[in-house]
Amino acid sequence: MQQLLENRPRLIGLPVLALMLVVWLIPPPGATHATTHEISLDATQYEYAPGRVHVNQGDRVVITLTAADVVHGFYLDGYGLERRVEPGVSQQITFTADKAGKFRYRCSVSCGPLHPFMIGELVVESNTPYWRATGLVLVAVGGMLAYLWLTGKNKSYQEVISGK
Ligand SMILES: [Cu+2]
Repeated sequence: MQQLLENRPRLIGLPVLALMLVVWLIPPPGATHATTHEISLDATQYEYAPGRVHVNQGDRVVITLTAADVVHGFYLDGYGLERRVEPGVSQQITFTADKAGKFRYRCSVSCGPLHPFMIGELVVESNTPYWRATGLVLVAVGGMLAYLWLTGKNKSYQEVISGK
């Protein structure tokens, strides 16, 4: 029992150290390397150019939407953004890509017979290197805690058995 009490500073100290490591690895809000993507999106019957846009999660996205032929629209799934664009008058859409995944953008103005097929895709890549690093730390902490718990348990068992 006495040995277990002597081990207590070590048992508490290591998880605290591990937690400090986790806190150190997590960047404070606003310190992420978010960039601004300026994208020119041209809408024509019946497609968007580009048809696919890649950004990283947390990035600021500025879309300059233009229509070359007739009135088109832009509706972004998941983000609920909608804009109408008339030929010759560009529209600017600014948002933060805070949700990771694939989101379709589609024309929201009936622009002709093939209007329903006027679809593009926004790909928001999740910040996987960061999450992978966090996951590794969590696994390491979990392993450390399991090890400490097992060794602590064994020692107390030995103490109980030997009667020390
Ligand atoms: Cu359309």
